Amino acid sequence: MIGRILQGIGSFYTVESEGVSYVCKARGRFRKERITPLIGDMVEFTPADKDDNEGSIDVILPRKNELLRPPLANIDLLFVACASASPEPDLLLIDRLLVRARKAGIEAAVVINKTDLDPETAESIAQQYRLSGYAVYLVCASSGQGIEQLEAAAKGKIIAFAGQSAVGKSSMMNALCPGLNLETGDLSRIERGRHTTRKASLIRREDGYLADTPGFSLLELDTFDPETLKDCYPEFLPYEDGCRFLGCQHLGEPICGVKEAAKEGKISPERLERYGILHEELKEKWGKRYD
Ligand SMILES: Nc1nc2c(ncn2[C@@H]2O[C@H](COP(=O)(O)OP(=O)(O)OP(=O)(O)O)[C@@H](O)[C@H]2O)c(=O)[nH]1
Ligand SMILES: [Mg+2]
Ligand SMILES: [Zn+2]
Repeated sequence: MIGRILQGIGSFYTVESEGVSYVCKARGRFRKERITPLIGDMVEFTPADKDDNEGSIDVILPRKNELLRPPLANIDLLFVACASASPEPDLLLIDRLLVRARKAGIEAAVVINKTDLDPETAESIAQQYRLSGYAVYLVCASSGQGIEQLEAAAKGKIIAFAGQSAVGKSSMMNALCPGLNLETGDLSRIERGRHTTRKASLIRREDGYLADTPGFSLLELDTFDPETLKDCYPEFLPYEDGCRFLGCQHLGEPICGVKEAAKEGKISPERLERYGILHEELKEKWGKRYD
């Protein structure tokens, strides 16, 4: 049979096929081959039989894409989420997630939740990412404001939320899916630094799937050639014609179309500055890759 992995606990997975859920164990050979089934994977499986033989996942079908943090496969749209306040927005983390999505070939959009708390900050973050060419959604999960637009973007797709703990990922999913009732964090728990959602899971809804994932606050980029980082910034491309040097990194080079565009406010100077931080970080890791 063919189905989709919705959840995993240890080496047991919930596989859904035509609306029915089956519990299956990943075959031992996956471990040997260092393949980890991911939430969202399409698989060939054998359901448990009457003689109590447990169900098994036999083959993982080719993935359209995969993310390892959060661990998900075959995502159509990743909502990179932050809050206008509480927790304080970490835009470097947003940029890292956007870079990762780009490297993984996953379409991403930026979602700013808790617009009730600090509407001005929400708008200024939105402006940065609009200038970067991303779709941006301003949401207040508690009042339901902006949920309709999210809903429209999610229609018919497998979507996932990623972002810091307590930005309201589960709350937004609950708003998107009335009756879902995912656990959301209470403030005292969040203040103690606890995550509310502990495991990623995929939830079927009438039109597509939603993935809830645990939040995180630290995320390193995988090691890759820093010279390719610029290609993960869609807003740079139109201005690269104005760079004097072929392969300009838009850092310290003289005559740089991208830096000029930032000066003129055509792209976000803040994001260009953070690009420099990520570039530096990658350069260090890349230099040590053979150590
Ligand atoms: N003021 C305000 N609070 C909100 C909003 N959305 C969610 N919250 C609150 O923020 C807290 C965290 O929400 P969650 O949905 O649990 O956050 P999460 O991103 O799923 O957190 P993790 O599962 O730990 O990653 C809860 O107390 C929510 O009630 C909002 O739009 N405005
Ligand atoms: Mg959650
Ligand atoms: Zn340049």
